[in-house]
Parts: sequence; C-alpha cells; structure tokens
Amino acid sequence: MAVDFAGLMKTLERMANLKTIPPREILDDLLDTVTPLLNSENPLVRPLDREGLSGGMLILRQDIPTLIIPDLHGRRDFMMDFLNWNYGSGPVLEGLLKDELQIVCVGDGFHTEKRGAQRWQEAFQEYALAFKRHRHMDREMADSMGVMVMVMLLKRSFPDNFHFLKGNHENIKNENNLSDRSFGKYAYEGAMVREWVEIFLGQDFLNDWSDFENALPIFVQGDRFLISHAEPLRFHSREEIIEYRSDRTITFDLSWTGNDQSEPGTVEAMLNAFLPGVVNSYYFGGHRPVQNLYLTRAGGRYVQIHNPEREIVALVKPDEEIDLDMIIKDIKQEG
Ligand SMILES: [Mn+2]
Repeated sequence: MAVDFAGLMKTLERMANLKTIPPREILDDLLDTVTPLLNSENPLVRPLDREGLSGGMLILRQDIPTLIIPDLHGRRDFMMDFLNWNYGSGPVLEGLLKDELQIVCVGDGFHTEKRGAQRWQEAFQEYALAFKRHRHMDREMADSMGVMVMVMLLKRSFPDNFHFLKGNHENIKNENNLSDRSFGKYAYEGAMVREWVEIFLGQDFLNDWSDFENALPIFVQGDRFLISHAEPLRFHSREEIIEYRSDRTITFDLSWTGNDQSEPGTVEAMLNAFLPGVVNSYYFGGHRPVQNLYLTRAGGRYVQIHNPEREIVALVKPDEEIDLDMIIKDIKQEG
C-alpha cells in the first residue's frame, strides 16, 4: 500500500496538536478499519488462532531494525519526537515508509502519569459533579485519545511493520475480569475515563473502543529478544499465547506484573523456549517506571525501559550485538 509521507506526517502533527479529542468522524473511521485489521493481520507476522483470528503473538522480521517504544501515557510529543528521530538511516517515519524499520510500542497509551497529577485533581472535581464542567478532563482525553489515534493511523499505514501491544491501561471500560483490572492512581482514572466516554461519546463508542483494545497483540518474538508490556507473571508457551482470546488470564499475566511478582525463572524459561540456542537474548518490557535509561531484573535478562521523565527508546539492529548501553537511548537528550 502506497503511503503519502507528507500527508501522513501532516495528519499526525495535527493529531499531536489538537486541544480536543480528534473529530468523531476520524475516530469512527479508524475504529471501523483498524479493529478488523487487528483481527486478521498477516498470518506470517501474527499467527492465527484456532478460530482463524489473529493470535496474541507477533513474529518480527529479522532483516530490518526494531525500534522498541515504552509506555506512552498520553505523551503525544514523545510520539512526534520518535517519529522524527534519526535512527541512523534517516527519520523513523521515513524508515517505516521505506519498509526498512519496524516499531513495537509496549502499550499503555492512556492516562497521563505524574506530569498530569495536578490536572487529574482538577478533573476529579469535575467528575464529582458528573462532568457538568469538564475542561480538564477534556484535555486529559485529548492526550490519551490523541496518542491512540496516532497509533491507529500508523497501524493502518504500516500494518506489518508497526505494532502496539495491549498494556494494562488499554481498558477503557475499567473492567475487572480475567484479563483486566480497574485502575486508579492519581485519581479514579479508569472510572473517570469510562464515565466521560459514556457521556460524551456514548455506549456504542465505548464498546467499539474496547473491541479495538482486545484485538491488540500481547507478545513479540524478535530474532534475539522477546517483548510484552510487563514482566511475564508465569511461563506461557507459544500455543497458549496464540490462543490468548480463549484464555484471558494470559493477557493479565503479560501486562500487570509488578516488580518481584514474577515466578522465579519465568523470563529465562521463556527465552529458552522461544529463542532456543540464542546467546545474549533479552526480554524487554515497560510498565514499571525506572530511573535513568533502563533497569534489569531476572538475572539481567529482563530489561525495563519505561522512564516517564524521559524519551527512552531501544533500537535493535540485525547485524549488531545487543549491548544494552548502546541500544537504549534518550532521544530527547540526544537533541
Ligand atoms: Mn502498565
């Protein structure tokens, strides 16, 4: 599919700068096209489950670099920054366009974190009065939905080379079930988002957005690395992950694990099972914030790269050894 670079960049910039949520016709059009795309991806990239739907696991190309992007949490500026970042062979968006680069976002597009703490307090006052006034919550939703609309635009433009995993914040219904848990940290983020969407966009929209979230993949196999949103809670096989739609606990196990919650040996067992014989292999994730560029767990094999204060990326190239101090960068600091 031919993608118009200038046109796409212009649309992305527009979405990055909107002070409101994107226009309804854009949201509906994206949901109508991207969810079906996620349910029937190229089976070489995302093997099908027994029902013939795309499974939970992506298998990356081995001939081009992979850019791993940690939790976005409404950071539209981070999205634009990494799309414009020169990864060594030109800007990232151009690499996607030329089919020379693939991107994996580890999930969590929704809910601004600490930098939005004050606004969450203001928005909570609005929520307490049933969003009779809603200026602050509108701005929060502009950030969260803006990021995800940019994700959908990129997925639709580069279906085989752009991927976004489901994080625990991709839970617009704020559900408590096998795969998801409701969320509240700086306020009642999960409940506030759900109510805002029900009031201003409606129940059908809420259902459509939830369907989109649940069609997202949850796990990546690269040539020398694996990725999921969080550290795996316990071992899951290739077959189990592909069949993730019929056992929703697998989604939970790969997206909610806190530090020191993973069963000992899980990361190593999964690296051995998915990448047998590969030396110097790593499992990347986001979810729990780190200081500086990265932190390792699981005997140095699990690598956390989510620092909310910085713009961290990991760039794995097919012909270069994975040296964590070389491949993990702060693109903002780089200029
Ligand atoms: Mn998370």
